[in-house]
Amino acid sequence: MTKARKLRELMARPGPIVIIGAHNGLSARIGEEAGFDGLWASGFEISASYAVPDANILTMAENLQVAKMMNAASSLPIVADCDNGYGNAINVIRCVEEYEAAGIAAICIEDNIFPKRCSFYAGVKRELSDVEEHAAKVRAAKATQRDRDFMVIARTEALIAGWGMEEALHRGRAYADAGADMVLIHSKSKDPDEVLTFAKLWDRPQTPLVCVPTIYRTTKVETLHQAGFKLIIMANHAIRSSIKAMTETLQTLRKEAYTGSVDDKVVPLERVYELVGVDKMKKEESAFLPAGSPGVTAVILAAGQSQGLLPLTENLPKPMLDIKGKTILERQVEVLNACGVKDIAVVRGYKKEAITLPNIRYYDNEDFASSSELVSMFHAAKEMKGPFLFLYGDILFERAHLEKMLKSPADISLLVDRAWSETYAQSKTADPKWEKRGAPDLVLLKDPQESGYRFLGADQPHQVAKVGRGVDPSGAHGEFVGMAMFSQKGARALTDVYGQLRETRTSGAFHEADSLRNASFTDLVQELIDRNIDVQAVDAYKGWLEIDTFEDYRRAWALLKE
Ligand code: SPV
Ligand code: MG
Repeated sequence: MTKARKLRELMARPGPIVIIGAHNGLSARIGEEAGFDGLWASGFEISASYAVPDANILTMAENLQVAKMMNAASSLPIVADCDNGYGNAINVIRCVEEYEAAGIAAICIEDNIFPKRCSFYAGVKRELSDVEEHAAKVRAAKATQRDRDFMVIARTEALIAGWGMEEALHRGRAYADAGADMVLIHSKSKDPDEVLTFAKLWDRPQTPLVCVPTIYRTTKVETLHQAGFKLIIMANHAIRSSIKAMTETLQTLRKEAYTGSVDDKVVPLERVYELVGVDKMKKEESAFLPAGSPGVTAVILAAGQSQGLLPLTENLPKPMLDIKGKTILERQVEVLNACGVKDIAVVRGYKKEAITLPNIRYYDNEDFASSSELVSMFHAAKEMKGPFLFLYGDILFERAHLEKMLKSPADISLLVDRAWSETYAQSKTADPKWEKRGAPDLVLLKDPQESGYRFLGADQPHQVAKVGRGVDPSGAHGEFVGMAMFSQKGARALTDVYGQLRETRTSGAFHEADSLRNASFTDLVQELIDRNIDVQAVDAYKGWLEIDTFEDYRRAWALLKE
C-alpha cells in the first residue's frame, strides 16, 4: 500500500490524525515507535538541524532529501512541509512531481511570499502572497499529481500576519475551492480561541481542517478534534527535546571531564543499535555475505601426542604430517583463509617447535602430557572473547562444511556427519574402528529428521541431546567431526561455564572423564547441554577425514591432490 493510500485511510477513519514533526531518519523512527499516526517533515526542524533559520534558506532538494530519509526509516505516511512551494506555481509543479515520486503522502504549501520567514520569528519582515496567486499554486499542485491519493494541504498565515479572521476565512475558502484536500489555519496566539473560532466559522465541511498547536500548548488533541480539526501537527518537539538533552549532556561532559558523568543522560549503545537495525543487518550478513566474516577467529588444537601414527609422529605433532607436499595444518589454514577466516590461533604442546607456520598466534600447553584437550583448548581462552571456530588439528574437510558452519545461526554449533549409520553398518562387517582405537564422538539429536541413504541436510541446524563416546553407536544420529562454531554469546556461555567448573569442580568424575582436568571438549559441551544451553548440530554428509591411524593416513594420500 502506498503511503498516500495509508494517509487516505487514516482520513476515512473516525477520530483525529496526530502527526509528529521530525528532521531525519532517526527522529522519524522514534516518532513511529512512540505511536504517532504519521510524520511531519518540518521545515522548522530540518532548518534547525542544518543550523540555519527557517526562512527558505535550504533548497527544495535539501528538504526533499530529508523527507526521503524519513520515509525510508519509517512505515508511516509523511506530510512534507514545503513552505511556499519554493517559488511560484511553476516551482510548485516541480515540487509535487518530486515529492510524489519520492513516495511522500502529502505536501503542505503556505501563503507566505518567497523567501518566507518562520511564523513565530518576532520583528522580521512578514508578507503574504496574493490570495489568487496561492489558490493558483494549489490548482497547479492538484493538476500535477498523478496518484489520486496524494494530498495537497493549503495553509494560510493570515492570522500569523495579523490580517484578521475574515481574511483568514476568505483565504481558507479560496484554497478549498481551488481543490486543496485540507486547509491548515496557523496561529501564534497563546490561547486556542483563534483557531477554535476559525473552525466554528468554517463552511467547507468537505475540506477538513489542520492545526499546529505550538503556541497554544495546553489544548488537548481531543478538544481540537471536537472543534473540527482532523489533522493535528505536533510540529517541532523532536528537535527541541534533542537540543535540551544535547546541551545538558555536552555541558556536563565538558565540566566533569569523564564520559561516565552523563550515564544517566544518554541511552545505552544497544538502544542505538536497536534503532538503526543492527540485528537486521546481522541477518542479512549471514544470508548474503560470503561465509567467514572477518570477526571469526579459528582456534586449532594441535597439542596432543598421537599414539596411532607412531613412529611417523615420533618427532612431529600430527598436524604437521605431510600429505602430498602440504601438512594437515597448512591445508586447514588454506581452507580457513579461503573462507575469510584470517585470524588463526594454534595451541601447541607435543613437539611444539615443529609448528612454525607464519601469521598464526601460538599458545603453548607445556603440560600437554598430563592434561587433556580441554586444558589445552583453554590456553587460547583469550581468543574466545568473540565468535570463534574450534577445530581439531587432525581433520581434513571440504570447504562447504566450513562455509555452512560459519553461516550457522545458532550460538553453539557442532559439525555432525549424518552418514554415521552407513559408516557403522560398514564398520560392523569390516573393521570396527572404534573397537581398535576407542569409539568416536557420537551425537544424539532431539529431532534427527532424516538420515542415511539419499540424505538431504537440513537448512537449519537441530538441537543436540547428547555427545560423546558413550552414545550407543547403533542409535546415534551422527558423528562429531571435530569442528564447532561459537557466536559471541555462545563463546561467553562456554567460557563462563568452564570458569565456574574450574572453581567449583575440584574433584570427581566429569561426564565421560574421571576428572575435569582429564575431560575432553565433548564433556564440556555435554555440560552445556545439561545446563539447558542450546547446542545445535550442523549437518554434514561425509566429506571429511580424521587422520588418526595409518589407514586414515593412507586414505588421505589416495584422496587428496598435490
Ligand atoms: C514547521 O514545523 O516548519 C511548521 C510549523 O511550519 S511551525 O513551525 O509551527 O510554523
Ligand atoms: Mg514550516
